[in-house]
Amino acid sequence: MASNKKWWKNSICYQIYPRSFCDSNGDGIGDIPGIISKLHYLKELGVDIIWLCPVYPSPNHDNGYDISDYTAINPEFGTMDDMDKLISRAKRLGIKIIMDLVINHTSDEHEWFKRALAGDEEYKDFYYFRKGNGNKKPNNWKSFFGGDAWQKVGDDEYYLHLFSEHQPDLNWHNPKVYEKVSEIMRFWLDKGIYGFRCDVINIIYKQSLEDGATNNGLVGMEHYLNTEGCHELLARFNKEIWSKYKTFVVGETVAVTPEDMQLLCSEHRGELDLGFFFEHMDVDSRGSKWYKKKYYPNCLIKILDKWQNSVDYTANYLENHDQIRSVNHFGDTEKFWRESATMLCGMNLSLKGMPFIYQGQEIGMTNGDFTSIEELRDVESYNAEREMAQKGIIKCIRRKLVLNTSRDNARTPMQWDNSEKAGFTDGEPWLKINSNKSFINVEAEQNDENSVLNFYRKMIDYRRNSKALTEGTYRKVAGPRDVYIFTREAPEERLYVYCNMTSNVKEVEFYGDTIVFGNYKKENRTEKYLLPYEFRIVKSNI
Ligand code: TEU
Ligand code: CA
Repeated sequence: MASNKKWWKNSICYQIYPRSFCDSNGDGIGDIPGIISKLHYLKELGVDIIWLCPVYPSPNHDNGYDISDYTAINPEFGTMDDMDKLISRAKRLGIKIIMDLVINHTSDEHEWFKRALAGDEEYKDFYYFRKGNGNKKPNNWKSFFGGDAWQKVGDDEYYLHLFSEHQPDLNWHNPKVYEKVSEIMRFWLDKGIYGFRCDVINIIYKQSLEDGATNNGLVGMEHYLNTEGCHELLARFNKEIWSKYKTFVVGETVAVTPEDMQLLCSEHRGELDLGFFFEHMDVDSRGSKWYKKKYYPNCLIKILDKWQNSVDYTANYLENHDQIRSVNHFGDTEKFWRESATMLCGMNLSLKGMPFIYQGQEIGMTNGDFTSIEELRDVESYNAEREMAQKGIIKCIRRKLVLNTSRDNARTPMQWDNSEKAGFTDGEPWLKINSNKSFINVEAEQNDENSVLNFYRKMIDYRRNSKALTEGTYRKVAGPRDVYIFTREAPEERLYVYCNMTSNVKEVEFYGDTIVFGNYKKENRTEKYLLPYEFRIVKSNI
């Protein structure tokens, strides 16, 4: 039972989006037996921890992030037996599973909410039911998914939903909510999982329900972002539950600054272990993620450097199930697909902190090749399109804006092989498979020594054996614009890491003595230049 402090520190975490990972029974939907069948693949890749996105029963208005039963398995994904098998098989391979914990809201089909809607006062107090003011909603807050954050249910009565109307927010002022959620956490920890990825955890506690100010398209954030009440809740979870088990808890912490993160993850306060920040994801967004501006690698470098310097240990990620693919975002999918995918791998695994890899990233998967909005499935995309239409944006522009940023870009089925359904399913996949499965797929890359996949394997292995990369200090080194150079240093190992974040050749001054790692072949490297998207690690004789 004892907590083994920081056992997770040198681990690599792999994120699985079950619906799109591997389908075992031909219904077109990835499932738990499918994941079990790929555990050896993950072991070979070098994964230590799996973050499993929601597998609980859900009406799927938001693909499992609307949970209707927290202690059961969605039949689409399998049975509780399958889940137990997954936990124990993974354990046997030395892989620990953490689960997604979505406790800002439940599904509107959760038993608690159904009772609340039926008028049961005890359960109404699990949520935020409020009277309106005549024709006005209880406050002016907006939903993350567009529109107002209040849904009308009866005579001038509303409930709060910071996400879709099918995701009513839980009332964390109610001690019964704390009790119920504690039971849920213990249920899974007792089953042998090793912690949680906590969905939008820093907005769960609403300090007040007053009208709020506008901030990046959202309204009211100052009343629920990183509130004192939230810090208190996290410290209590940690003290009463998480610390009693061997756990790793990473929070999805939206709209945070490095200062907020230090508070949420500081060791002496005992709240979260790590948190995901978003500043680098928004490097090219113009206020809202749907409206993009040009991406400047230099801006990305500045953001990453700031976080490296101001937070002890960061959760390093370049993509997830809510973001576009990193090679589309920060690389080049046309001319330098392999080079940019491997450079991004090298960078993400060389920074100080814990690396997260999102399924498919390790083979360089790209955004979906959707041609129309009708091919998408994500609720957020449809809401965004509706809002754009209301603003008068014409159809072909709406299509372009939505397809560029839709979360479904990262949710297309995993490309296992070159067959018609990419080895993902025998049936009709729930979301369109990218046609580049013909050359971007696990099977082909397994057999190619120079593939993105084999680069990931080698880089993971290199990192595992390097004290400098896992435990060393970080320091940025001056270099040309759009080239990220930094050192990682442990007592007997100093490494210089070079990342050319552009498709241009860059002249750089190389420090250190021996090139120990890189994404270009020896014979193609030069002494004075970094080639397009070149990545190198140079070791110094100290
Ligand atoms: O995401 C929260 C969140 O902030 C995202 O909705 C984000 O605003 C957008 O998707 C990307 O810019 C979490 C989950 O990761 C997401 O899948 C869920 O839809 C959401 O919470 C609600 O549970
Ligand atoms: Ca299935």
